[in-house]
Amino acid sequence: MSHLFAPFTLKSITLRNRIGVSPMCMYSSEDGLMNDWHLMHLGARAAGGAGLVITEASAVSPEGRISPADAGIWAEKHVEPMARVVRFIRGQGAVAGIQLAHAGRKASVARPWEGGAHVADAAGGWPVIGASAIAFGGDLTKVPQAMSLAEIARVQSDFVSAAQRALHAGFQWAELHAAHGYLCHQFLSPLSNQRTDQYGGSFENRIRFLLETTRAVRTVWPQDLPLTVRISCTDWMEGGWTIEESVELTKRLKTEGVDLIDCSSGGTSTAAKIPIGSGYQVPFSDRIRREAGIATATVGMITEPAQADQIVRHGQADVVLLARELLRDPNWPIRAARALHVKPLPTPPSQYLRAW
Ligand code: XEN
Repeated sequence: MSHLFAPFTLKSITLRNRIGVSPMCMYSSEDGLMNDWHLMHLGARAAGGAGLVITEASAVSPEGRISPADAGIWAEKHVEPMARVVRFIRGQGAVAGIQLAHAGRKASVARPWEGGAHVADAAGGWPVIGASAIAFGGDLTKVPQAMSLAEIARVQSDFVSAAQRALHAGFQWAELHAAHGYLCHQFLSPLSNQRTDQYGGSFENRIRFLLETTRAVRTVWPQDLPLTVRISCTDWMEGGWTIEESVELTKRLKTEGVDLIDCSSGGTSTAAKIPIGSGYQVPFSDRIRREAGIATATVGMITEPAQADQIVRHGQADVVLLARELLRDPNWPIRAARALHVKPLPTPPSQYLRAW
């Protein structure tokens, strides 16, 4: 019996299987608007059988975009183009999720295929903000403006407004992006947060920004819909954020009404030595799931159906998120069902039946 193809219910939402499209970045928007690329990219993976399709990082404010070409949800004009994509995803039997994001000091960068360095303000970039006035380093040389208390309140309110718009667009699953060295993570990690006020220093202070943001979003995101958070479980750095802190943070997030933790890692420093390999982040998901007693998703170098099935079977995660593997093959879930001899086989879209 396949565990990967067992339905998964979280709050009022049931995924048809445990396979999710991991939030990525497409760098294909103008002015934050989703377009035909997003319909094709996300739609193809919904048609390919994924149970959950999460959009790319969608910025809660213009200055929160990683690049000028990021998708965003900071204005009403973003809702209908997203709703178009959501309708198609849901029409294919998948659940549509959105990742709400603010890049902080890692904002205002060029697309990866254009070098990925900070874009100068005069060349279409913008000044960046962060927990503390510490540049990321490498090609990201801009020194962020350390956020004032008023700016903290403003960004938290941007997350709330973005969640309300996401609901209007028809999303049924929301993920707050608190990983990969972006703004929420910048508050969590002592390497990027050297504040001396109530948002820096102790563990309690460093988690305050994310806990408050989560609490505020939960007030507008319906109780019966999943609210999830992506975290970097470790910075992989001496003196950085740790897996022990991630477990403790998760317990607090659970109290704030978070339903699932999406377990990733890294992104705070280019100096991190990351032992990238097959399923290398699965142990974090396993530990958080067991020690904090919460549903988890795992991501990172998962490529084989049997591997994904085993992760769910062993209780190491509830949902397996795929990124690159689904870029290589949008029909990976349909193929995986066959490889795992799932009975009855999930049906591909009628238009494609003859191919299977
Ligand atoms: C440091 C690992 C970054 C993995 N990615 C995560 C993304 C976007 C692209 C890369 C995300 O969560 N939106």
